[in-house]
Amino acid sequence: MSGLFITFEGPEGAGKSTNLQFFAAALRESGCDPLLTREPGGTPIAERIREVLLSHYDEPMCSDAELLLMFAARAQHIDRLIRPALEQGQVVISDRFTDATYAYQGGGRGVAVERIAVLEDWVQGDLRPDLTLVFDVPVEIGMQRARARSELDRFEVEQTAFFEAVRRTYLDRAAADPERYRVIDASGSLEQVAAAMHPVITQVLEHWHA
Ligand code: T5A
Repeated sequence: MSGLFITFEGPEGAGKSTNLQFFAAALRESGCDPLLTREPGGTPIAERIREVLLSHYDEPMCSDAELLLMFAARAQHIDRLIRPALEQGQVVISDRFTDATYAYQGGGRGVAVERIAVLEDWVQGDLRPDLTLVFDVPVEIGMQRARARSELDRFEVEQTAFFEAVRRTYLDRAAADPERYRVIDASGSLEQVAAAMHPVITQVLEHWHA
């Protein structure tokens, strides 16, 4: 594959979606037009699965069902959108991908990492992000932002310990592979976060123009 696959990750309210738009606008100004997508979702069928995943139910969703639905949506997303775009040489930026599964289903729900890894290999083959930005923010700040923005979905109503585990998993994964991950301090103002992204934008543009 000749394109570039970039993912944006982080706990709730870290500002991924907001900063993804800024990042994409900066790329466009330099002539690079990225494909923007998100998980769970990104295609009509995967978006239907997203609705199932984020809705509230009287019946609790078991962690295996949640995990498999995440990967079902991902399989569709990769097959229909991500792989074809990368094969055409596009820059693809996804708002969340499999790091979120390790963080939420692994760290948050306690699903064994090995089980997630098996599904990752099965569904993705050798597809992994080339670059992952982890927007890091203390749980309380992120949740304040999420609460102020809209009604909370099925994940956002979890307790603080769940989100602390999510955050810790992201930071541990980033520390284990500094080549792929860039941790962005997302606790400051939007201007400060944009400034922190600047070197990464430069790096992506250098790669793209090469
Ligand atoms: N999930 C997903 C899994 O459990 N496993 C998986 O494998 C995958 C792929 C998706 C949910 O699914 C879970 C994780 C999620 O819980 P979602 O709606 O896509 O649901 O949730 P999020 O991706 O978490 O989206 P959020 O909107 O909650 O977070 P963002 O995108 O990080 O934050 P954003 O940009 O929308 O900002 C939130 C608010 O904060 C403000 C923004 O203006 C906005 O109002 N804000 C700031 N305010 C001040 N200063 C800053 N620096 C700010 N940055 C943002």
